[in-house]
Amino acid sequence: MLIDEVDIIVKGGHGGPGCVSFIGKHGGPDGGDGGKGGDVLVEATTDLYALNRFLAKSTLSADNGTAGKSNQRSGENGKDLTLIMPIGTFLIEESGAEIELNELNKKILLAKGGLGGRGNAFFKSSRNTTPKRAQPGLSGEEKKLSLKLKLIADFGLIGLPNAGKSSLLNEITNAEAKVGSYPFTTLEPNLGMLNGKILADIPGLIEGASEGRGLGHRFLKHIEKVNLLLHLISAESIDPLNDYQVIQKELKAYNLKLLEKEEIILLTKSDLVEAKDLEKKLKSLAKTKKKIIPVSIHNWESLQFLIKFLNQ
Ligand SMILES: Nc1nc2c(ncn2[C@@H]2O[C@H](COP(=O)(O)OP(=O)(O)O)[C@@H](O)[C@H]2O)c(=O)[nH]1
Ligand SMILES: [Mg+2]
Repeated sequence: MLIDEVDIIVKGGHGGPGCVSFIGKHGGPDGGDGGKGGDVLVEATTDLYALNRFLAKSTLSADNGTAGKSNQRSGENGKDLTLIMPIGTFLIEESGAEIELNELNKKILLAKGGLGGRGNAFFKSSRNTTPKRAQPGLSGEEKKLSLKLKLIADFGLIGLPNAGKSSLLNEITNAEAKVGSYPFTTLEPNLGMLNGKILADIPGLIEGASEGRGLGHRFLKHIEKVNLLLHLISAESIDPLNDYQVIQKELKAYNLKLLEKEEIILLTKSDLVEAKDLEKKLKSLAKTKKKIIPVSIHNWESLQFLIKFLNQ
């Protein structure tokens, strides 16, 4: 199951305590400082399921700094903890402050580790040559965060069940979405990367999706964040124009703005029909006035053409 909402607590590591130590029996203080606690950071991934693991473990702490040592040696800094969350995750603090994860390969600080305490060597002065005190180190920052996933993608694959959305995603990106010859193989959206752009497979749109039928209504909200819709229609369909209109109607019923989105049509599984039949279907779809590209996952040239188009 795709978890798209979960609450967590993040804690920076505690700073290590400073050390109280003296050189020999009557010598001066030589206790070192404690190490700094580790920070908690977050980094985005295209794995949409990355929030699932926070159900099992919802309190996440970076390592503590270790204690200072004699001979003015500092304690070690605690290791940072980097949390991995899906791109499109919103992190909402109790104060209402929000962070949106919208960039890959960038770490964002969530909770700072505490500073290490000073060792007694630090407190030596002309008035006090043998200080017996050291600081305990500070606690790390602690935050309660509500995580909410909103799918963001450059391209959204839409179309009736079985149109070939998951197959195409798998073929032209690194994704490994489930594929099957029956409707609703894909119960959850999947993401893939194509030359740095994100493609989303948005499953389950059917007639009535906007009213809550099928699975589509859960994902319609996600389409709002997509830049270009790729509307897949199977070349095997008896009436491709009708297939197109069924989905258009749902988009419209959900939100008129979705119809203003840029959209192209992919006539899929072109390998399964005769050239003449393909021509006929292209013609009937011409009424939509959209750009139409015939594709087949078994025809590398057609995929290359599509990839080139998407790269522009
Ligand atoms: N021959 C052929 N079969 C395809 C092609 N694309 C998808 N399929 C098949 O069509 C079925 C449905 O594909 P799937 O990707 O699961 O459709 P989705 O429901 O839109 O995600 C699967 O059996 C696929 O193997 C294609 O280009 N050519
Ligand atoms: Mg699918």
